[in-house]
Amino acid sequence: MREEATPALSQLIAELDASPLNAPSNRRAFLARASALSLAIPGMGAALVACTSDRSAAGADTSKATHDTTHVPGAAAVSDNSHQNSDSRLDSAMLKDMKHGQTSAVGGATQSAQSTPFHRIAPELPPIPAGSVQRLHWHARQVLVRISDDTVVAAWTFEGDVPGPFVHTRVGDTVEFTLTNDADVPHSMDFHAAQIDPKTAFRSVVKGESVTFTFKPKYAGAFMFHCGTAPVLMHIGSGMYGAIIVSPAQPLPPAKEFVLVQSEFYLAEAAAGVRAFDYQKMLSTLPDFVCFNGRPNQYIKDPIRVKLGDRVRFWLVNAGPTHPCHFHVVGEQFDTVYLGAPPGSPVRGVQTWDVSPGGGMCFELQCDVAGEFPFVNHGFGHGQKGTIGILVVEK
Ligand SMILES: [Cu+2]
Repeated sequence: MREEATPALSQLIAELDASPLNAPSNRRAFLARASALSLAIPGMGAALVACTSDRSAAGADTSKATHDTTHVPGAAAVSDNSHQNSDSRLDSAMLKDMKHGQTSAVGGATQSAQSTPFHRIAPELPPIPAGSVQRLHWHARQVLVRISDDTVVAAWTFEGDVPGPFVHTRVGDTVEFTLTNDADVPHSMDFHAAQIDPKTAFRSVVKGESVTFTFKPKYAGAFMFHCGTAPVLMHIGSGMYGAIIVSPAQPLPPAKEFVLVQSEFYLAEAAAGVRAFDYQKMLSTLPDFVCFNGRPNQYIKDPIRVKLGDRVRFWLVNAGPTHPCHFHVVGEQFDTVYLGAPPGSPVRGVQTWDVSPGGGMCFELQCDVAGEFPFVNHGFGHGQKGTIGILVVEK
């Protein structure tokens, strides 16, 4: 993409469609086969130990691994032959389980993949619900998610989508949160907006169990939430993340507010039309896609639209799991980036600012020029993998 020119949408789409994002490699094909056959290959099983809850005897039975997931169309649980991680609670738990499973899931019925529709993730910041207490009861679920026209992933999710629902609250309000685990694998919830004992609140729960905790956000900002069950790389990498936006008690200036969650996808080859998440690829840190809001380039094909004169506020969370987001709007400048909790520590006249994995920031710009403005991860090796969108400023 040539940055100095405002790109025609059709040209950009054609360029991206022609990119070799999906080109298979021999290694990937091998990994996919190895994943499917992991339990049948002597010596491979130990390397592919996964984080199922308690089926420790499943080691030699690949058909069981498949049949166990018939209640989740198309999405199979990872197999397991020795260890379970229900004791894992914290981000630091990733230090425990270095020999971990290969994939989030393996492919299921083609019909399920074909019948999984694409939907765009609406980027608009939802309003804060009425009242000072927000009660959320979410479920951890294994589902198929179509992230592009030709890619369906077998995801671990909060509430059945990647990313999970956007949460909007304000400083001093109360969030009462419950997570019920409907999945075969232990899961948990870690809100970066909370100050709370993680050993208790962020503990993992097995299928059929729930965990409840309450917190009052102390600082405004864009905060990540994610599953913190070990290895956290696998759980974030398989889709369990999202954004909680905490507005300050005193409202910020009126603006069109949008939420962007950057994340990476590390995928195995398709099996029956479904691509599992690939833990070894996550460790390699070479993603297949890098996205805003869980869909590569979704805001190129269906841009974000505002009016000339609007103020735009991006609440950007970088879910990672590994790479930074070098956020930039082509042809524009941020008049304000908040280094601290908004409205604190504003920096003026910013072209690009990095958001770390596990971090979030608030970016503002004044739309006083009409046109089509690409918003990008300016680390273009990752931008080109799907973190490009268009902000259309209409006259
Ligand atoms: Cu999880």
